Amino acid sequence: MDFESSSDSAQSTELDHLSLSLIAMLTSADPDVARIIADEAARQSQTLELIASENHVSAAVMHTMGSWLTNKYAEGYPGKRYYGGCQYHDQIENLAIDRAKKLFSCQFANVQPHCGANANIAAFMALMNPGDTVLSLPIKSGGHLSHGLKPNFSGTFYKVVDYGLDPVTERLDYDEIEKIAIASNPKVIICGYSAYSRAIDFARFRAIADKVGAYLMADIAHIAGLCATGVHSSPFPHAHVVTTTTHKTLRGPRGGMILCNDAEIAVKLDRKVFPGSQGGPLMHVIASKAVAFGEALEPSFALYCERVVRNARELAAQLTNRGYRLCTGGTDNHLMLVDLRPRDSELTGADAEKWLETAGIICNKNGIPNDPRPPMVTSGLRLGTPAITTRGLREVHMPQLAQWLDTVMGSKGDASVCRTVRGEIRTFCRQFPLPH
Ligand code: DSN
Repeated sequence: MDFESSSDSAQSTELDHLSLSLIAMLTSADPDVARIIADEAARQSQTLELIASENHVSAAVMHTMGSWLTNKYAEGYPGKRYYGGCQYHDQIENLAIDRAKKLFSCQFANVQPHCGANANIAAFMALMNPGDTVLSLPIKSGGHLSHGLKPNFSGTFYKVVDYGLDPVTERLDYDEIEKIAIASNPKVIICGYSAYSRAIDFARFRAIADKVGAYLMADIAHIAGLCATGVHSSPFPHAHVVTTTTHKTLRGPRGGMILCNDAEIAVKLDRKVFPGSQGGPLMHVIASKAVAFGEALEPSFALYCERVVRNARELAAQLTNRGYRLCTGGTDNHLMLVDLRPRDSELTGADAEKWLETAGIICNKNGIPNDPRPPMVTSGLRLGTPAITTRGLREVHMPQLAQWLDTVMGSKGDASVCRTVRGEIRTFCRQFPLPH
């Protein structure tokens, strides 16, 4: 897909003042990188982002990552560093920790994990010994690779037992999970998913964990913003440990975080992040996390999260009206898993993803429960509303969005149809600039 290219595209993309200055500065310092960054800004500006795990950060969150804090080593924790010159790094990390605790109403936060998978590595190391059993939803049913996929650290060093979804409702079957927990005696039970569109009953999970003497670990990476604002119920006080990314519905910089309420577990978590699994923290990213948490504490962020869910519900209804089947029948959160087969039995997720990208809609193919097709093909699409809601799309825009999706998929990616839709989306996007 071609976009208005290089510096022209940056100028026409309504970027904030600092981004334009950055591109101007880079154009003389490193024109190759400047051109690619400007093109990516144009791509984001001229397309609609429906990848459920992505978002558009504020200019404040973005530019904090480009600050002087990137120059510093700060191994250790506030007040206990292995390097001199860390006074402001202590202040910034403490600020991020305090805001995280306030946001999630918990007592301990570690803001150093570089990503969600790193947060999960540290949590596994804190709660289990290698060879212990973890009970989780496999990736093919909507779980995450760091919850036990064989080639991942989790599947390599731990014994993984799966729970599944109810084959009819495609929802979590808590009675079945309890039976599997009793039979497998896990040390850790994981809840929290990458492609599950329904609310999670954290209290029920904790009751199961208590019954078998397991720790409950909630990976709320996808729904963190919704949990922080009460749009989804909180994992606290139920989960022993909560892991998350900071860049999905929470709308912060790319990164991870671990939360808990237990002082003994918190000490172990800190040790397993550093020195257990990471070296120097990314202090420029931690500063940006602090900015994002500050934004998330504002009342406007709760309204944003409500709108994310309202948009998802309306998009799901509009797609259902057009003959698509939504796994579980719909959504309670920011995402939906669309089974393409009832609309067209030959349509694959891979083809739909490719055609939609040509037309200016970005999303990802996704296996549906018991998908007969392989993971690189799939019978489904995962669609999410966090990024388009940030840009300002509301429920009233969902019929048009569903119509574009259906027009492109219904045409089987016809080049002329994709070109027409792409032009319409490009015009439409001008009303909804990236945050600036
Ligand atoms: N890769 C992320 C997602 O898209 O859901 C999870 O880490």
